[in-house]
Amino acid sequence: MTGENHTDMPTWPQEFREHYANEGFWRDETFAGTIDRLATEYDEKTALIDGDHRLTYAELQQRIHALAAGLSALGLSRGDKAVVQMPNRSAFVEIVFALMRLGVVPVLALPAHRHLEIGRFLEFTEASAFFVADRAGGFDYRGLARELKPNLPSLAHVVVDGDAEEFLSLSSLYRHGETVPDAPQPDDVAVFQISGGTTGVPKLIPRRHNEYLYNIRTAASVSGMGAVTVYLCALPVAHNFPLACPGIIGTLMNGGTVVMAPDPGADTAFALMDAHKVTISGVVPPLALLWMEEAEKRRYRPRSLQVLQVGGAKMSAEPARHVKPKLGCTLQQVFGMAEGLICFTRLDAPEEVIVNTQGRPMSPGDEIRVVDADGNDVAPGETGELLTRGPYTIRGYYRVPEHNARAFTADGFYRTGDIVRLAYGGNVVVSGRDKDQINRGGEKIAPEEVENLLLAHDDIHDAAVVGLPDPVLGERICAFVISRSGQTKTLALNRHLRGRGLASFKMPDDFVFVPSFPETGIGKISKKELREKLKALHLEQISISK
Ligand code: OOB
Repeated sequence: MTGENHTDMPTWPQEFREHYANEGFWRDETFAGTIDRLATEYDEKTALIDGDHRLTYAELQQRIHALAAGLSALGLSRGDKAVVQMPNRSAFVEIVFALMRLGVVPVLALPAHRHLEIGRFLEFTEASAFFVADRAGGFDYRGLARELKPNLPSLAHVVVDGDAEEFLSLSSLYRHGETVPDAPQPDDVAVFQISGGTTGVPKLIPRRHNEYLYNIRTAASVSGMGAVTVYLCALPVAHNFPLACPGIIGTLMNGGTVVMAPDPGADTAFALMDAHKVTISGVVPPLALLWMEEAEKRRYRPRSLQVLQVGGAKMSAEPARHVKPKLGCTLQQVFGMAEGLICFTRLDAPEEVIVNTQGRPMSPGDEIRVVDADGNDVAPGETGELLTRGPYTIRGYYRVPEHNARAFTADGFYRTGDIVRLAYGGNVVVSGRDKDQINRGGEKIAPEEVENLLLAHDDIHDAAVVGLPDPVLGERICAFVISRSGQTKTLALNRHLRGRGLASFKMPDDFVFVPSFPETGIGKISKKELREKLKALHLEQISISK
Protein backbone atom coordinates (compact mmCIF):
# COMPACT_ATOMS: atom_id res chain seq x y z
CA MET A 1 0.00 0.00 0.00
CA THR A 2 1.22 3.49 -0.63
CA GLY A 3 2.74 5.35 2.27
CA GLU A 4 3.06 2.15 4.31
CA ASN A 5 5.98 1.55 6.62
CA HIS A 6 7.05 -1.36 8.75
CA THR A 7 6.03 0.20 12.06
CA ASP A 8 2.53 0.85 10.68
CA MET A 9 2.17 -2.75 9.66
CA PRO A 10 4.89 -5.32 10.24
CA THR A 11 5.04 -7.73 7.34
CA TRP A 12 6.90 -10.90 6.30
CA PRO A 13 10.71 -10.80 6.16
CA GLN A 14 12.21 -11.24 2.71
CA GLU A 15 13.24 -14.87 3.22
CA PHE A 16 9.64 -15.83 4.02
CA ARG A 17 8.34 -13.91 1.03
CA GLU A 18 10.68 -15.77 -1.26
CA HIS A 19 9.76 -19.08 0.31
CA TYR A 20 6.01 -18.49 -0.03
CA ALA A 21 6.45 -17.41 -3.64
CA ASN A 22 8.74 -20.35 -4.47
CA GLU A 23 6.27 -22.80 -2.96
CA GLY A 24 3.63 -21.40 -5.30
CA PHE A 25 1.46 -20.08 -2.45
CA TRP A 26 1.76 -16.48 -3.57
CA ARG A 27 1.15 -15.95 -7.25
CA ASP A 28 1.63 -12.25 -7.75
CA GLU A 29 -2.05 -11.58 -8.27
CA THR A 30 -4.71 -9.13 -7.07
CA PHE A 31 -8.48 -9.17 -6.67
CA ALA A 32 -8.74 -6.70 -9.54
CA GLY A 33 -7.31 -9.21 -11.98
CA THR A 34 -9.31 -12.02 -10.41
CA ILE A 35 -12.72 -10.55 -11.19
CA ASP A 36 -11.73 -10.08 -14.87
CA ARG A 37 -10.50 -13.65 -15.11
CA LEU A 38 -13.75 -14.93 -13.60
CA ALA A 39 -15.88 -12.96 -16.06
CA THR A 40 -13.95 -14.40 -18.98
CA GLU A 41 -14.17 -17.92 -17.65
CA TYR A 42 -17.75 -18.06 -16.32
CA ASP A 43 -19.44 -15.32 -18.39
CA GLU A 44 -23.19 -16.12 -18.42
CA LYS A 45 -23.20 -18.32 -15.31
CA THR A 46 -25.08 -16.98 -12.30
CA ALA A 47 -22.65 -15.47 -9.82
CA LEU A 48 -24.97 -13.91 -7.26
CA ILE A 49 -28.57 -14.26 -6.14
CA ASP A 50 -30.02 -11.64 -3.81
CA GLY A 51 -33.78 -11.93 -3.52
CA ASP A 52 -35.24 -11.47 -7.02
CA HIS A 53 -32.03 -9.94 -8.22
CA ARG A 54 -29.56 -12.15 -10.14
CA LEU A 55 -26.20 -11.29 -11.64
CA THR A 56 -24.12 -13.31 -14.07
CA TYR A 57 -20.34 -13.21 -13.85
CA ALA A 58 -20.24 -10.87 -16.87
CA GLU A 59 -22.81 -8.54 -15.32
CA LEU A 60 -21.03 -8.56 -11.99
CA GLN A 61 -17.75 -7.61 -13.66
CA GLN A 62 -19.44 -4.81 -15.65
CA ARG A 63 -21.05 -3.42 -12.50
CA ILE A 64 -17.76 -3.57 -10.60
CA HIS A 65 -15.99 -1.74 -13.42
CA ALA A 66 -18.76 0.87 -13.66
CA LEU A 67 -18.75 1.45 -9.91
CA ALA A 68 -14.95 1.63 -9.79
CA ALA A 69 -15.12 4.29 -12.53
CA GLY A 70 -17.66 6.28 -10.50
CA LEU A 71 -15.64 6.01 -7.30
CA SER A 72 -12.51 7.04 -9.14
CA ALA A 73 -14.36 10.10 -10.45
CA LEU A 74 -15.14 10.98 -6.83
CA GLY A 75 -11.41 11.10 -6.27
CA LEU A 76 -10.88 7.82 -4.45
CA SER A 77 -7.52 6.26 -5.25
CA ARG A 78 -4.93 3.71 -4.23
CA GLY A 79 -4.03 3.80 -0.54
CA ASP A 80 -7.26 5.52 0.56
CA LYS A 81 -9.47 3.76 3.11
CA ALA A 82 -13.25 3.32 3.14
CA VAL A 83 -15.40 1.89 5.90
CA VAL A 84 -17.98 -0.53 4.47
CA GLN A 85 -20.92 -1.39 6.70
CA MET A 86 -23.37 -3.37 4.63
CA PRO A 87 -25.87 -6.13 5.26
CA ASN A 88 -25.92 -9.32 3.14
CA ARG A 89 -26.73 -7.77 -0.23
CA SER A 90 -25.14 -8.11 -3.65
CA ALA A 91 -24.13 -4.43 -3.37
CA PHE A 92 -21.61 -5.48 -0.72
CA VAL A 93 -19.74 -7.56 -3.30
CA GLU A 94 -19.82 -4.77 -5.88
CA ILE A 95 -18.58 -2.13 -3.43
CA VAL A 96 -15.76 -4.23 -2.00
CA PHE A 97 -14.52 -5.40 -5.42
CA ALA A 98 -14.80 -1.90 -6.92
CA LEU A 99 -12.77 -0.46 -4.04
CA MET A 100 -10.19 -3.23 -4.32
CA ARG A 101 -9.89 -2.54 -8.03
CA LEU A 102 -8.89 1.04 -7.22
CA GLY A 103 -6.55 -0.06 -4.46
CA VAL A 104 -8.81 1.65 -1.91
CA VAL A 105 -8.85 -0.46 1.25
CA PRO A 106 -12.28 -1.39 2.60
CA VAL A 107 -12.52 -1.63 6.39
CA LEU A 108 -15.03 -4.45 6.82
CA ALA A 109 -17.36 -3.34 9.59
CA LEU A 110 -20.34 -5.38 10.77
CA PRO A 111 -23.96 -4.20 10.52
CA ALA A 112 -24.14 -4.59 14.31
CA HIS A 113 -21.42 -2.02 14.94
CA ARG A 114 -22.64 1.32 16.21
CA HIS A 115 -21.23 4.81 16.45
CA LEU A 116 -18.54 3.89 18.97
CA GLU A 117 -16.92 1.31 16.71
CA ILE A 118 -17.66 2.96 13.36
CA GLY A 119 -16.46 6.34 14.64
CA ARG A 120 -13.19 4.75 15.67
CA PHE A 121 -12.68 2.95 12.35
CA LEU A 122 -13.38 6.10 10.38
CA GLU A 123 -11.13 8.22 12.55
CA PHE A 124 -8.27 5.74 12.99
CA THR A 125 -7.95 4.99 9.27
CA GLU A 126 -8.78 8.58 8.22
CA ALA A 127 -11.25 7.00 5.85
CA SER A 128 -12.41 9.14 2.97
CA ALA A 129 -15.63 7.22 2.35
CA PHE A 130 -18.30 5.39 4.34
CA PHE A 131 -20.64 2.92 2.60
CA VAL A 132 -23.93 1.96 4.25
CA ALA A 133 -27.39 0.68 3.50
CA ASP A 134 -30.27 3.11 4.07
CA ARG A 135 -31.94 0.85 6.61
CA ALA A 136 -31.38 -2.74 7.59
CA GLY A 137 -32.50 -4.88 10.52
CA GLY A 138 -34.66 -2.01 11.81
CA PHE A 139 -31.70 0.40 12.02
CA ASP A 140 -31.21 3.61 10.04
CA TYR A 141 -27.57 3.84 8.99
CA ARG A 142 -28.03 7.33 7.54
CA GLY A 143 -28.64 8.52 11.10
CA LEU A 144 -25.35 6.97 12.14
CA ALA A 145 -23.52 8.72 9.28
CA ARG A 146 -25.23 12.00 10.11
CA GLU A 147 -24.11 11.79 13.71
CA LEU A 148 -20.49 10.95 12.86
CA LYS A 149 -19.68 12.99 9.77
CA PRO A 150 -19.35 16.51 11.29
CA ASN A 151 -16.46 15.38 13.52
CA LEU A 152 -14.51 13.63 10.76
CA PRO A 153 -12.72 16.08 8.47
CA SER A 154 -11.25 13.31 6.28
CA LEU A 155 -14.63 11.74 5.56
CA ALA A 156 -15.48 13.22 2.18
CA HIS A 157 -18.24 10.84 1.00
CA VAL A 158 -21.09 8.91 2.56
CA VAL A 159 -22.54 6.50 0.00
CA VAL A 160 -25.93 4.94 0.66
CA ASP A 161 -27.40 1.83 -0.94
CA GLY A 162 -31.12 2.72 -1.15
CA ASP A 163 -32.77 6.01 -0.25
CA ALA A 164 -29.73 8.26 0.22
CA GLU A 165 -31.47 11.38 1.61
CA GLU A 166 -28.76 14.09 1.74
CA PHE A 167 -25.94 11.61 0.98
CA LEU A 168 -24.63 10.11 -2.27
CA SER A 169 -26.75 7.37 -3.70
CA LEU A 170 -24.83 4.24 -4.64
CA SER A 171 -26.93 3.68 -7.75
CA SER A 172 -25.97 7.13 -9.10
CA LEU A 173 -22.27 6.28 -9.08
CA TYR A 174 -22.19 3.54 -11.73
CA ARG A 175 -20.56 4.85 -14.93
CA HIS A 176 -21.49 2.15 -17.38
CA GLY A 177 -19.19 1.56 -20.29
CA GLU A 178 -16.25 3.14 -18.50
CA THR A 179 -13.35 1.22 -17.07
CA VAL A 180 -10.47 2.21 -14.89
CA PRO A 181 -7.10 0.47 -14.82
CA ASP A 182 -6.61 -1.88 -11.90
CA ALA A 183 -4.41 -0.10 -9.42
CA PRO A 184 -3.31 -2.40 -6.61
CA GLN A 185 -0.09 -4.34 -6.35
CA PRO A 186 -0.12 -7.97 -5.10
CA ASP A 187 1.51 -7.00 -1.82
CA ASP A 188 -0.88 -4.12 -1.10
CA VAL A 189 -3.46 -4.41 1.66
CA ALA A 190 -6.69 -5.63 0.03
CA VAL A 191 -9.04 -5.30 3.02
CA PHE A 192 -8.94 -4.59 6.72
CA GLN A 193 -10.62 -7.28 8.78
CA ILE A 194 -11.53 -6.42 12.37
CA SER A 195 -10.17 -8.41 15.28
CA GLY A 196 -12.32 -9.50 18.16
CA GLY A 197 -9.73 -7.90 20.36
CA THR A 198 -8.57 -8.56 23.87
CA THR A 199 -7.96 -4.97 24.87
CA GLY A 200 -10.11 -1.86 24.89
CA VAL A 201 -10.28 -1.21 21.16
CA PRO A 202 -10.74 -3.60 18.20
CA LYS A 203 -7.61 -3.93 16.06
CA LEU A 204 -7.42 -3.70 12.28
CA ILE A 205 -6.06 -6.73 10.46
CA PRO A 206 -4.35 -5.98 7.15
CA ARG A 207 -5.05 -8.74 4.62
CA ARG A 208 -3.06 -8.43 1.40
CA HIS A 209 -4.09 -9.35 -2.15
CA ASN A 210 -1.53 -12.11 -2.61
CA GLU A 211 -1.95 -13.89 0.68
CA TYR A 212 -5.72 -13.41 0.98
CA LEU A 213 -6.20 -14.90 -2.49
CA TYR A 214 -4.04 -17.84 -1.41
CA ASN A 215 -6.14 -18.13 1.77
CA ILE A 216 -9.36 -18.24 -0.25
CA ARG A 217 -8.09 -20.61 -2.95
CA THR A 218 -6.79 -23.09 -0.38
CA ALA A 219 -9.93 -22.94 1.77
CA ALA A 220 -12.10 -23.50 -1.31
CA SER A 221 -10.10 -26.54 -2.29
CA VAL A 222 -10.29 -28.07 1.21
CA SER A 223 -14.06 -27.44 1.20
CA GLY A 224 -14.49 -29.22 -2.14
CA MET A 225 -15.77 -26.14 -3.98
CA GLY A 226 -16.27 -26.17 -7.73
CA ALA A 227 -18.50 -24.76 -10.48
CA VAL A 228 -21.52 -26.66 -9.08
CA THR A 229 -21.16 -25.06 -5.64
CA VAL A 230 -24.09 -23.01 -4.40
CA TYR A 231 -23.10 -21.19 -1.19
CA LEU A 232 -25.67 -19.77 1.20
CA CYS A 233 -24.26 -16.68 2.92
CA ALA A 234 -26.15 -16.79 6.22
CA LEU A 235 -23.62 -15.10 8.54
CA PRO A 236 -22.83 -11.38 8.24
CA VAL A 237 -20.83 -11.31 5.00
CA ALA A 238 -18.05 -9.04 6.27
CA HIS A 239 -16.76 -11.72 8.66
CA ASN A 240 -13.66 -13.52 7.43
CA PHE A 241 -15.43 -16.91 7.63
CA PRO A 242 -18.36 -16.26 5.20
CA LEU A 243 -16.28 -13.87 3.10
CA ALA A 244 -13.10 -15.79 2.50
CA CYS A 245 -12.85 -19.14 4.31
CA PRO A 246 -13.84 -20.00 1.60
CA GLY A 247 -17.23 -18.28 1.75
CA ILE A 248 -18.56 -16.09 -1.00
CA ILE A 249 -15.24 -15.23 -2.66
CA GLY A 250 -14.17 -18.88 -2.61
CA THR A 251 -17.42 -19.74 -4.37
CA LEU A 252 -16.94 -17.02 -7.00
CA MET A 253 -13.32 -18.05 -7.61
CA ASN A 254 -14.62 -21.46 -8.61
CA GLY A 255 -17.51 -20.35 -10.81
CA GLY A 256 -20.16 -21.29 -8.26
CA THR A 257 -23.24 -19.32 -7.21
CA VAL A 258 -23.59 -17.22 -4.05
CA VAL A 259 -27.02 -16.87 -2.45
CA MET A 260 -27.32 -13.95 -0.03
CA ALA A 261 -29.53 -14.62 2.99
CA PRO A 262 -30.99 -11.41 4.44
CA ASP A 263 -31.26 -13.15 7.81
CA PRO A 264 -30.02 -16.49 9.14
CA GLY A 265 -33.34 -17.75 10.57
CA ALA A 266 -34.58 -21.22 9.63
CA ASP A 267 -37.56 -19.91 7.58
CA THR A 268 -35.32 -17.83 5.31
CA ALA A 269 -32.43 -20.29 5.17
CA PHE A 270 -34.52 -23.38 4.40
CA ALA A 271 -36.57 -21.58 1.74
CA LEU A 272 -33.40 -20.33 0.02
CA MET A 273 -31.78 -23.76 0.25
CA ASP A 274 -34.71 -25.36 -1.55
CA ALA A 275 -35.22 -22.59 -4.10
CA HIS A 276 -31.58 -22.46 -5.21
CA LYS A 277 -30.36 -25.98 -4.41
CA VAL A 278 -27.76 -24.77 -1.96
CA THR A 279 -24.85 -27.20 -1.55
CA ILE A 280 -22.84 -25.58 1.26
CA SER A 281 -23.14 -23.01 4.00
CA GLY A 282 -21.05 -21.78 6.90
CA VAL A 283 -22.53 -21.07 10.34
CA VAL A 284 -21.64 -20.54 14.00
CA PRO A 285 -22.58 -23.27 16.51
CA PRO A 286 -25.79 -21.62 17.86
CA LEU A 287 -27.11 -21.33 14.31
CA ALA A 288 -26.24 -24.95 13.55
CA LEU A 289 -28.17 -25.92 16.70
CA LEU A 290 -31.15 -23.83 15.62
CA TRP A 291 -31.22 -25.29 12.09
CA MET A 292 -30.96 -28.84 13.47
CA GLU A 293 -33.75 -28.26 15.94
CA GLU A 294 -36.03 -26.64 13.35
CA ALA A 295 -35.31 -29.32 10.74
CA GLU A 296 -36.30 -31.99 13.23
CA LYS A 297 -39.44 -30.14 14.35
CA ARG A 298 -40.56 -29.58 10.76
CA ARG A 299 -39.45 -33.03 9.58
CA TYR A 300 -37.47 -31.15 6.98
CA ARG A 301 -34.27 -32.08 5.15
CA PRO A 302 -32.32 -29.58 3.05
CA ARG A 303 -31.99 -32.07 0.17
CA SER A 304 -29.24 -30.37 -1.81
CA LEU A 305 -27.05 -29.47 1.18
CA GLN A 306 -23.82 -31.47 1.13
CA VAL A 307 -21.61 -29.65 3.62
CA LEU A 308 -22.31 -27.57 6.69
CA GLN A 309 -19.26 -25.70 7.91
CA VAL A 310 -19.37 -24.79 11.58
CA GLY A 311 -16.84 -22.44 13.16
CA GLY A 312 -16.21 -19.23 15.03
CA ALA A 313 -16.70 -20.96 18.37
CA LYS A 314 -16.35 -24.52 19.57
CA MET A 315 -19.00 -27.02 18.60
CA SER A 316 -19.03 -29.77 21.20
CA ALA A 317 -18.99 -33.41 20.20
CA GLU A 318 -22.62 -34.10 21.16
CA PRO A 319 -24.33 -31.67 18.73
CA ALA A 320 -21.57 -32.34 16.17
CA ARG A 321 -22.61 -35.99 16.07
CA HIS A 322 -26.19 -34.97 15.19
CA VAL A 323 -25.44 -32.82 12.14
CA LYS A 324 -25.43 -35.69 9.67
CA PRO A 325 -28.52 -37.52 10.99
CA LYS A 326 -30.56 -34.30 11.33
CA LEU A 327 -29.49 -32.29 8.27
CA GLY A 328 -28.27 -35.09 6.03
CA CYS A 329 -24.97 -33.38 5.21
CA THR A 330 -21.30 -33.65 6.15
CA LEU A 331 -20.14 -31.51 9.04
CA GLN A 332 -16.92 -29.60 8.45
CA GLN A 333 -15.53 -28.02 11.59
CA VAL A 334 -13.66 -24.78 10.97
CA PHE A 335 -11.33 -23.27 13.53
CA GLY A 336 -10.09 -20.02 12.09
CA MET A 337 -9.18 -16.46 12.89
CA ALA A 338 -9.33 -13.21 10.95
CA GLU A 339 -5.57 -12.89 11.58
CA GLY A 340 -4.98 -15.89 9.32
CA LEU A 341 -4.67 -19.57 10.27
CA ILE A 342 -7.63 -21.73 9.33
CA CYS A 343 -8.05 -25.36 10.35
CA PHE A 344 -10.65 -27.62 8.75
CA THR A 345 -11.74 -31.16 9.35
CA ARG A 346 -11.36 -32.78 5.95
CA LEU A 347 -14.56 -33.87 4.21
CA ASP A 348 -13.38 -37.50 4.05
CA ALA A 349 -12.03 -37.61 7.61
CA PRO A 350 -13.24 -40.42 9.87
CA GLU A 351 -16.35 -39.62 11.92
CA GLU A 352 -14.36 -39.46 15.18
CA VAL A 353 -12.14 -36.69 13.75
CA ILE A 354 -15.09 -34.71 12.37
CA VAL A 355 -16.98 -34.90 15.64
CA ASN A 356 -14.15 -34.54 18.17
CA THR A 357 -11.72 -32.08 16.61
CA GLN A 358 -11.63 -28.63 15.08
CA GLY A 359 -9.55 -29.82 12.14
CA ARG A 360 -6.00 -29.31 10.98
CA PRO A 361 -4.27 -26.37 9.27
CA MET A 362 -5.30 -26.02 5.64
CA SER A 363 -1.88 -25.16 4.20
CA PRO A 364 1.38 -27.13 4.17
CA GLY A 365 2.98 -23.71 4.83
CA ASP A 366 1.20 -23.29 8.19
CA GLU A 367 3.52 -23.69 11.16
CA ILE A 368 1.94 -24.37 14.52
CA ARG A 369 3.40 -24.71 18.00
CA VAL A 370 1.71 -25.63 21.26
CA VAL A 371 3.54 -24.00 24.15
CA ASP A 372 3.44 -23.76 27.95
CA ALA A 373 3.35 -20.53 29.99
CA ASP A 374 7.11 -20.08 29.50
CA GLY A 375 6.83 -20.39 25.74
CA ASN A 376 8.37 -23.89 25.59
CA ASP A 377 6.87 -26.57 23.38
CA VAL A 378 4.73 -29.01 25.36
CA ALA A 379 5.08 -32.78 24.92
CA PRO A 380 3.10 -34.16 21.94
CA GLY A 381 -0.58 -34.43 22.79
CA GLU A 382 -0.30 -32.14 25.82
CA THR A 383 -2.34 -28.97 26.21
CA GLY A 384 -0.93 -25.46 25.73
CA GLU A 385 -1.32 -22.18 23.88
CA LEU A 386 -1.42 -22.32 20.09
CA LEU A 387 1.11 -20.18 18.24
CA THR A 388 1.09 -19.95 14.48
CA ARG A 389 2.96 -18.48 11.53
CA GLY A 390 2.45 -19.02 7.83
CA PRO A 391 1.77 -17.79 4.30
CA TYR A 392 -1.55 -16.12 5.17
CA THR A 393 -1.15 -15.26 8.87
CA ILE A 394 -0.40 -11.60 9.52
CA ARG A 395 2.83 -10.44 11.18
CA GLY A 396 1.18 -7.44 12.87
CA TYR A 397 -1.97 -5.33 13.24
CA TYR A 398 -2.33 -1.83 11.79
CA ARG A 399 -0.61 0.92 13.77
CA VAL A 400 -0.42 -0.67 17.23
CA PRO A 401 3.31 -1.35 17.74
CA GLU A 402 3.10 -1.96 21.51
CA HIS A 403 0.26 -4.42 21.09
CA ASN A 404 2.10 -6.14 18.23
CA ALA A 405 5.12 -6.64 20.47
CA ARG A 406 2.92 -8.69 22.83
CA ALA A 407 0.67 -10.42 20.30
CA PHE A 408 3.54 -11.85 18.22
CA THR A 409 6.76 -13.62 19.21
CA ALA A 410 10.10 -12.17 18.14
CA ASP A 411 10.27 -14.71 15.32
CA GLY A 412 6.83 -13.82 13.99
CA PHE A 413 4.45 -16.38 15.49
CA TYR A 414 0.97 -15.04 16.30
CA ARG A 415 -0.10 -15.86 19.85
CA THR A 416 -3.67 -17.04 19.30
CA GLY A 417 -4.56 -17.18 23.00
CA ASP A 418 -6.37 -20.44 22.25
CA ILE A 419 -5.67 -23.43 24.47
CA VAL A 420 -5.41 -26.57 22.39
CA ARG A 421 -3.91 -30.01 22.06
CA LEU A 422 -3.08 -31.96 18.96
CA ALA A 423 -4.83 -35.29 18.62
CA TYR A 424 -6.04 -37.76 15.99
CA GLY A 425 -3.02 -37.32 13.75
CA GLY A 426 -2.38 -33.60 14.05
CA ASN A 427 -5.93 -32.31 14.33
CA VAL A 428 -6.48 -29.47 16.76
CA VAL A 429 -8.78 -29.88 19.74
CA VAL A 430 -9.65 -26.51 21.24
CA SER A 431 -10.16 -26.82 24.97
CA GLY A 432 -10.20 -23.24 26.17
CA ARG A 433 -8.77 -19.79 25.96
CA ASP A 434 -6.06 -17.81 27.67
CA LYS A 435 -7.02 -14.36 26.46
CA ASP A 436 -9.24 -11.59 27.74
CA GLN A 437 -12.05 -12.27 25.35
CA ILE A 438 -15.62 -13.52 25.47
CA ASN A 439 -16.86 -15.65 22.59
CA ARG A 440 -20.61 -15.17 22.45
CA GLY A 441 -21.85 -17.56 19.79
CA GLY A 442 -18.90 -16.71 17.52
CA GLU A 443 -18.95 -12.93 18.10
CA LYS A 444 -15.91 -11.79 20.05
CA ILE A 445 -16.06 -9.25 22.88
CA ALA A 446 -13.16 -7.69 24.78
CA PRO A 447 -14.40 -7.42 28.41
CA GLU A 448 -12.15 -4.41 28.94
CA GLU A 449 -13.98 -2.43 26.28
CA VAL A 450 -17.34 -2.90 28.05
CA GLU A 451 -15.81 -2.34 31.50
CA ASN A 452 -14.32 0.98 30.43
CA LEU A 453 -17.70 2.16 29.23
CA LEU A 454 -19.40 1.06 32.44
CA LEU A 455 -16.75 2.89 34.47
CA ALA A 456 -17.60 6.06 32.58
CA HIS A 457 -21.02 6.00 34.30
CA ASP A 458 -21.01 8.40 37.29
CA ASP A 459 -22.56 5.94 39.68
CA ILE A 460 -20.38 2.94 38.82
CA HIS A 461 -17.55 2.45 41.25
CA ASP A 462 -16.14 -0.66 39.57
CA ALA A 463 -17.07 -3.22 36.93
CA ALA A 464 -15.87 -6.63 35.79
CA VAL A 465 -17.25 -8.23 32.66
CA VAL A 466 -17.18 -12.00 32.49
CA GLY A 467 -18.18 -14.76 30.06
CA LEU A 468 -20.48 -17.29 31.73
CA PRO A 469 -21.33 -20.68 30.19
CA ASP A 470 -24.52 -20.72 28.14
CA PRO A 471 -26.09 -23.83 26.63
CA VAL A 472 -26.84 -22.19 23.27
CA LEU A 473 -24.40 -19.30 22.88
CA GLY A 474 -21.45 -21.10 24.44
CA GLU A 475 -20.88 -18.02 26.57
CA ARG A 476 -22.98 -15.07 27.55
CA ILE A 477 -21.83 -11.72 28.82
CA CYS A 478 -22.25 -10.97 32.50
CA ALA A 479 -21.30 -7.61 34.01
CA PHE A 480 -20.57 -7.54 37.75
CA VAL A 481 -20.94 -3.95 38.93
CA ILE A 482 -20.53 -2.00 42.13
CA SER A 483 -22.92 0.93 42.24
CA ARG A 484 -21.89 3.83 44.50
CA SER A 485 -25.43 4.70 45.50
CA GLY A 486 -26.89 1.20 45.20
CA GLN A 487 -29.62 2.81 43.08
CA THR A 488 -28.47 2.15 39.51
CA LYS A 489 -30.40 -0.59 37.78
CA THR A 490 -30.03 -2.77 34.68
CA LEU A 491 -32.23 -0.55 32.56
CA ALA A 492 -30.10 2.52 33.22
CA LEU A 493 -26.88 0.68 32.41
CA ASN A 494 -28.31 -0.70 29.17
CA ARG A 495 -29.35 2.79 28.22
CA HIS A 496 -25.91 4.12 29.16
CA LEU A 497 -24.09 1.56 26.99
CA ARG A 498 -26.42 2.06 24.04
CA GLY A 499 -25.99 5.81 24.40
CA ARG A 500 -22.25 5.37 24.08
CA GLY A 501 -22.84 3.63 20.75
CA LEU A 502 -21.77 0.10 21.63
CA ALA A 503 -22.55 -2.72 19.17
CA SER A 504 -25.57 -4.76 20.23
CA PHE A 505 -23.69 -8.07 20.46
CA LYS A 506 -21.40 -6.55 23.10
CA MET A 507 -24.28 -5.58 25.42
CA PRO A 508 -24.22 -7.61 28.66
CA ASP A 509 -26.87 -10.33 28.85
CA ASP A 510 -26.95 -10.01 32.65
CA PHE A 511 -25.95 -7.46 35.23
CA VAL A 512 -25.10 -8.63 38.73
CA PHE A 513 -24.96 -5.87 41.33
CA VAL A 514 -22.52 -6.59 44.15
CA PRO A 515 -21.46 -4.52 47.17
CA SER A 516 -17.76 -5.31 46.64
CA PHE A 517 -15.47 -7.57 44.69
CA PRO A 518 -13.93 -10.65 46.34
CA GLU A 519 -10.89 -10.16 48.56
CA THR A 520 -7.78 -11.30 46.84
CA GLY A 521 -5.05 -11.36 49.42
CA ILE A 522 -2.01 -9.18 49.18
CA GLY A 523 -1.63 -6.46 46.61
CA LYS A 524 -3.73 -5.51 43.67
CA ILE A 525 -4.76 -8.33 41.41
CA SER A 526 -5.26 -8.05 37.69
CA LYS A 527 -8.68 -7.59 36.16
CA LYS A 528 -8.17 -10.99 34.56
CA GLU A 529 -7.75 -12.73 37.92
CA LEU A 530 -10.70 -10.82 39.31
CA ARG A 531 -12.88 -11.98 36.40
CA GLU A 532 -11.85 -15.60 36.95
CA LYS A 533 -12.65 -15.31 40.64
CA LEU A 534 -16.06 -13.72 40.07
CA LYS A 535 -16.90 -16.34 37.48
CA ALA A 536 -15.94 -19.19 39.82
CA LEU A 537 -17.90 -17.69 42.73
CA HIS A 538 -20.94 -17.11 40.58
CA LEU A 539 -20.95 -20.62 39.14
CA GLU A 540 -20.50 -22.04 42.64
CA GLN A 541 -23.45 -20.02 43.95
CA ILE A 542 -25.63 -21.20 41.09
CA SER A 543 -24.76 -24.83 41.67
CA ILE A 544 -25.45 -24.50 45.43
CA SER A 545 -28.81 -22.85 44.85
CA LYS A 546 -29.90 -25.55 42.39
C1 OOB B 1 -13.24 -16.66 13.35
O1 OOB B 1 -12.43 -15.57 13.38
P1 OOB B 1 -12.38 -14.49 14.55
O2 OOB B 1 -11.21 -13.62 14.23
O3 OOB B 1 -13.71 -13.85 14.72
O4 OOB B 1 -12.09 -15.27 15.90
C2 OOB B 1 -10.98 -16.10 16.08
C3 OOB B 1 -11.09 -16.85 17.39
C4 OOB B 1 -10.09 -17.96 17.55
O5 OOB B 1 -8.84 -17.49 17.99
C5 OOB B 1 -10.80 -18.81 18.58
O6 OOB B 1 -10.68 -18.25 19.85
C6 OOB B 1 -12.24 -18.72 18.16
O7 OOB B 1 -12.36 -17.50 17.45
N1 OOB B 1 -12.67 -19.81 17.27
C7 OOB B 1 -12.95 -21.08 17.68
C8 OOB B 1 -13.36 -21.79 16.53
N2 OOB B 1 -13.31 -20.94 15.47
C9 OOB B 1 -12.88 -19.76 15.95
N3 OOB B 1 -12.87 -21.65 18.89
C10 OOB B 1 -13.22 -22.97 18.97
N4 OOB B 1 -13.62 -23.70 17.91
C11 OOB B 1 -13.71 -23.16 16.67
N5 OOB B 1 -14.12 -23.93 15.64
O8 OOB B 1 -13.97 -16.98 14.28
C12 OOB B 1 -13.15 -17.50 12.11
C13 OOB B 1 -12.40 -17.06 11.04
C14 OOB B 1 -12.33 -17.85 9.90
C15 OOB B 1 -13.01 -19.05 9.84
C16 OOB B 1 -13.77 -19.47 10.90
C17 OOB B 1 -13.85 -18.70 12.06
